[in-house]
Amino acid sequence: MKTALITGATSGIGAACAHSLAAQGYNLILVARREELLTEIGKHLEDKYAVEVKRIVADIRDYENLSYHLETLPAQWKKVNVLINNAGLSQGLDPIHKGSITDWDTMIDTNIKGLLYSTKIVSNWMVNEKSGHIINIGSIAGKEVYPNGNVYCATKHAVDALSKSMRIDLLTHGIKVTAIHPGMVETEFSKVRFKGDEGRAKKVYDGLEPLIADDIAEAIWFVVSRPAHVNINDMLIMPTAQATGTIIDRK
Ligand code: NDP
Ligand code: 8X3
Repeated sequence: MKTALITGATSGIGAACAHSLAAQGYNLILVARREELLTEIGKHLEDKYAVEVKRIVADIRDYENLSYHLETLPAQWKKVNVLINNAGLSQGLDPIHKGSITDWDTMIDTNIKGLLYSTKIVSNWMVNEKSGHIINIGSIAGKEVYPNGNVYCATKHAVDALSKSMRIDLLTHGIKVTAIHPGMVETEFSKVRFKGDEGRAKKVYDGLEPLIADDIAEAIWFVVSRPAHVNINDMLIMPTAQATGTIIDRK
């Protein structure tokens, strides 16, 4: 049986990937901060798909804690076939001179440093096994910038750069690296960006049909299920009504 580790599995894209991989028979290691949701999702997947699920309540910004939880897993759980570096967020949408230092730190610590922490731990396991597949969730914001996106865009450009670097560094270890870059996906993302302001979050998706988390999970399953000699390096997935970060056909 194969194993996947997914960071940020309590909502949105991460939760959708947990469902799609469990449906394919993968045992799962799920990481996120909200314990209740993690417990609920894990139980649901175990009951529905007869897979095993390890829940790890951790903040990926805390390397010591994350490392403790992962390194103390039983040896069979360290044979991770697929790592989905998905946990991430945006905070605020302000011009650079008005940006909040706290928001910047949160985005940089989660989207860049957190992704590096989980990769450091799990890529070592994969190197020992001489195989594995790392999937990093970037963004259209990692391919271009948009007004007031400044630091969020910078973190996702970093994910793009790190994905290319990982592919080079891990090439001779039999490890695939894929970057998935979604456009607008209706998840908790905008609610988190606007700090719980549901009205402002809803407005982001007004007048267009955004992607849903399952659209991304389906693409990720396509990537994961390619034959051993095929790797999809990079995938940019947009709603049909979104041409760029900001050029959107709203009806
Ligand atoms: P959601 O807000 O729905 O999900 C984010 C997930 O990340 C949650 O499970 C959350 O869990 C987890 N998370 C956030 N911070 C931490 C942390 N410090 N430690 C552990 N887990 C954390 O958003 P999405 O599903 O949309 O986002 C997933 C990824 O997709 C992100 O990297 C985002 O940047 C990217 N993305 C999203 C797009 C969109 O339009 N929605 C478009 C392009 C990329 P918990 O709060 O329980 O810790
Ligand atoms: C999330 C989507 O619209 O902020 O990465 O670029 S967007």
